[in-house]
Amino acid sequence: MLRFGSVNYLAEVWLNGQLLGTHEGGHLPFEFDVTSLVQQSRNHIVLRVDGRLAFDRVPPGNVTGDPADFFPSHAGNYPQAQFDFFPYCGIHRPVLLYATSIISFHDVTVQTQFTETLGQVHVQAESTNKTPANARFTLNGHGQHVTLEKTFSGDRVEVNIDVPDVALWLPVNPNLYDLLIELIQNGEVVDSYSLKIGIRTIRVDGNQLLLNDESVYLNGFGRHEDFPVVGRGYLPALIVKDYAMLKWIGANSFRTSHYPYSEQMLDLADQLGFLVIDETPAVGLYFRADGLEKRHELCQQYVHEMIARDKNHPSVIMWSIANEPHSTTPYADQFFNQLYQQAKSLDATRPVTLVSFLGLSEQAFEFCDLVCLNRYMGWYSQSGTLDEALALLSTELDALYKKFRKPILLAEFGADAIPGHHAQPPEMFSEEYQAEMLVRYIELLRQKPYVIGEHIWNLCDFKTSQDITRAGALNYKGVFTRDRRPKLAAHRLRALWSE
Ligand code: GCB
Repeated sequence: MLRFGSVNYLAEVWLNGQLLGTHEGGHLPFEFDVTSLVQQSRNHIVLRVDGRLAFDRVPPGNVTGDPADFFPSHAGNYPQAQFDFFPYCGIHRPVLLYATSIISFHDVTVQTQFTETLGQVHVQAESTNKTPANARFTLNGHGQHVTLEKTFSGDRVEVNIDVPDVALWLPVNPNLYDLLIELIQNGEVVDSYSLKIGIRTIRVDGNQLLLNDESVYLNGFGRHEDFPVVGRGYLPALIVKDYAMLKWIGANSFRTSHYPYSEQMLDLADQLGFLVIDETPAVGLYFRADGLEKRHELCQQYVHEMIARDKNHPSVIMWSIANEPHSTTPYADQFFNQLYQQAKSLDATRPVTLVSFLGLSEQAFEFCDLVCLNRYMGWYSQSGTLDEALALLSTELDALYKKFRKPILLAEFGADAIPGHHAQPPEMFSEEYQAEMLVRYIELLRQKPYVIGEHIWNLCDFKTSQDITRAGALNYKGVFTRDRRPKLAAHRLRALWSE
């Protein structure tokens, strides 16, 4: 098998002169069976990557036409992305050549729950097996060792494993167990698969988000996979550094804005106890009729690929099917309702959301499990006037709760701060203004019983397209600089979040 972790945007792959296939969309893996083409001595792999921005791609770019269809601030940028981060093109994550036995597992789904001190783990494994075989499931950890063996024929086997004295997974104590699944034929282990699992539940109840039946408050960030020189390329040291900063500042969560992050990022979230909102690459969608069907198919593909890849991570507590679609047209309601239903049918154990800037007119808030809102009052509107901004935000949040009766996460809020630029009294673009805005937003959010979290935009400054609102083609809303140095706001947040 030849597996690509992420190629942005359109990949076409050949092996020894034969086309293996194509894959559209970055940030999600794809693979090809190369058994019949691979040669013993010398192989030649060719990958062609097409990173052009086009109106019918997801995320879209080079959209022309009715300016009401899209965000006017992205009309004059270059490259003309319909989103606010640099459209890096190429191979972003590891490429792997691997082999399995002919009879092997190709998918495993783990779902967990608990009753008092008894953990319950449901495991479903899919294999290429067709004949009677045995599957052995072994769970190890926290003083427990449980083994179950089951005979099955066909390609699917399921078991329920009871775990006494369960050590639940939660941020302050991210307890993991080792699960080993073995496929046995004629007394011989022909394939085995191991993974770390966490036992926990997550659900929305009334105006609260419940982790293991207890109300949880999310404090953290939107982020980007972005760093000088390597762009969006996988950089293990950067992942470790970002988690060190997240721990230092006292965050417990983040959203994979605006695309699924690397698998290694999620493995560490499981180990370190971070709560992750996993988001598809469907950012900046607009709803002109042409190309709509293709964009819908791509969004469905992304939901499918993201859930297939990430469903077994205890750290993933929610799926986000899109960020800031320009969805005031009649097409949008059905478009997202279908994606919501799809996500629910693939995984009934996690809340599903959509992150919107539309507020009261967002139709998707009617059916999503919670309201995720982006707001920049005091920045793009009410510029420089925080009193006015906060009064408006307060009124809007109350109105949103009154209308939808669902918990609200403020999924983005923030201000650009040029590192080293200071002003007293605080003015826009100064470190003081950013710090004051974030602290005052947080003080307000904490007065609202239905608000279940605060996610600041952004953890770090990041590269984007050239634009008159983006000095040096950077978005300066990071509370850390692009090379990961704290601004004033980082210290203020640390003081707040460590209380
Ligand atoms: C948003 C977008 C985010 C942008 C941010 C900004 O609403 O979701 O991608 O970077 O605003 O800074 O304008």
